[in-house]
Amino acid sequence: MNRVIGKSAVLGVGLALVACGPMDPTVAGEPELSSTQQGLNVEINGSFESAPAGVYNYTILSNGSTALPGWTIGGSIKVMNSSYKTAAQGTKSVDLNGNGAGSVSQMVSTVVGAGYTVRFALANSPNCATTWRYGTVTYGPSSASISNASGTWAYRSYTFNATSTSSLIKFESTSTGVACGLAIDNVTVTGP
Ligand SMILES: [Ca+2]
Repeated sequence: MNRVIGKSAVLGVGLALVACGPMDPTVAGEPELSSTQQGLNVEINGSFESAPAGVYNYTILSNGSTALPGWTIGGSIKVMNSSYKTAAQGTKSVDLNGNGAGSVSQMVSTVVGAGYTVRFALANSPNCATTWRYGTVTYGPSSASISNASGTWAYRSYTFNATSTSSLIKFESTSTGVACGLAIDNVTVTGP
């Protein structure tokens, strides 16, 4: 698994790294790259950079919105611009609480029995930067509670072995009744 985590920065944020120049030929020659490139495709818009332009500090999106490509939205979330909350990567991130608790999720293509790593940056939204906020992360067949009380981005990683050809990746706020929650950014899902 450590091997996979080490590669995630290269494989998971392909959108950002496309502009980095020619691929290292020594890396391209590795026979396993073809299988890891499949991992690249399973993750869509993990940094939330493809989002409504928004002229304000943030845009609230609600259940059923299709404004955040790749992601299914539940409840209410915010897409935050860097003018409001400096993103961990790029210029946008997500607050899992919009007007209230919300969620973002997507199904990713996986190979049954193969190992995957979900990695993301976690912080709190500015208005509750040092208040405890809670949520659940679902990664394939597993889920875990997450909590945080800091406005500083820090990365967390979870690994799973896929049990299906399609695996759920979901981040959900469990802090209800508040309009400020956990912030996430730079989600990567990398394969074997
Ligand atoms: Ca971002």
